[in-house]
Amino acid sequence: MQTSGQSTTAPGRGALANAPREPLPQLPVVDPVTPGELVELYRLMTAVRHLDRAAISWQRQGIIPAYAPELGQEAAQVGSALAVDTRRDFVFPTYRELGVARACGVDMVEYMATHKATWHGGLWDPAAAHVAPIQAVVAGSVLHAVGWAHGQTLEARGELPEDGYNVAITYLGDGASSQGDVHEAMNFAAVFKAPVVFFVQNNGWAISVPTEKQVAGGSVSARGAGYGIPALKVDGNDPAAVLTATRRAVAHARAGHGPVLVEAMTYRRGPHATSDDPGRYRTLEEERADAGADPIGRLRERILAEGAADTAALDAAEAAAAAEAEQVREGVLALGPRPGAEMFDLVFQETTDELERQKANWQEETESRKESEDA
Ligand SMILES: Cc1ncc(C[n+]2csc(CCOP(=O)(O)OP(=O)(O)O)c2C)c(N)n1
Ligand SMILES: [Mg+2]
Repeated sequence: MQTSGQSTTAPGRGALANAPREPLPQLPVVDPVTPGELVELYRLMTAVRHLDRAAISWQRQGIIPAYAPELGQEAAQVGSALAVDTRRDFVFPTYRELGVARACGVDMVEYMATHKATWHGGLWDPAAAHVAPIQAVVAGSVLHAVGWAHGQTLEARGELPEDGYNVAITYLGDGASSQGDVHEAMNFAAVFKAPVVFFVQNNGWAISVPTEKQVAGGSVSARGAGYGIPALKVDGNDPAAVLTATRRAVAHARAGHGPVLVEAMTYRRGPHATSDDPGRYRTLEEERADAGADPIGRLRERILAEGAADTAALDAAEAAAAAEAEQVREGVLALGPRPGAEMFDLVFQETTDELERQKANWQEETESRKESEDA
């Protein structure tokens, strides 16, 4: 029996099963990293190393309650951050992006305010810095970044601006790549060609779980193909390679071709956070074998071999980094508490009766507590 006058043998949409897949677009080629940029990468990575190490000491000294170190990820963070232009692009970090924030010019005392529990997400102005607040929700800012990027195309009403789109870069870990939000974000970004770079730092671990036990398909970058997103897998311990890969990704998104996925293969050399003991799930031998050569040592050797700078200049960068960490320590020590009422005042643009009631309760309780403490 025939229905609607259609042939019973025509395959209809079934024919699509044999349709050739569209090839992934090629990414633009960018200029090689210059000797001056290598030295800038070194200067920033050294500053980050000193601050990162210092932050662990501050936690042990009781100055800050908690910190998530990024030891070993300096090349991935600084290299990728230098590829974006924070005058127009927007950076969406996780909780482990000290290096990204430092390279983007965020004030480090304001950054540390979140680790001192003074203020959620840091004290800097995200709208002015074009660096979103840090937060501890795994994959938490990936959808935000796609939303921001989609906003750029909506604002342009489908017409590519003369100087291209402003681009969002969102940071996520290998573990975060298993979150449902990331799949939604990638699919949406690809469908709507949102100018966003998904920058994955594959540091080998999601707390105590190795990447092999939580990422199917061999790698995070392999997933790009499923969404039609071009993907680059790069040595995340080589800052010049990271900078080049991220620049190519940003150029692609800027030109209106949609999202790119960059997977930087690196290693979390330290604990997950100051409360973690990696000795419970990996041995020192494994750490040494998987970490490879220190990214800063590798860069130093390259700079000296290529004559981009001499030992004295690199030593001066070290000294400046040590002085900076000391200065930030003083700033963190001086950070006082914020007025408590802010937690009610900044929830909504227009307050609600319920919030006002909670605020009044809170004020009454804190005042009566103060009175009884003073008595
Ligand atoms: C939504 C959510 N789920 C779980 C956690 C607990 N948690 C904190 S960090 C983390 C692992 C994240 O690993 P990865 O994405 O690889 O980032 P890394 O910590 O290695 O930088 C988990 C599961 C969380 N903070 N948020
Ligand atoms: Mg990880």
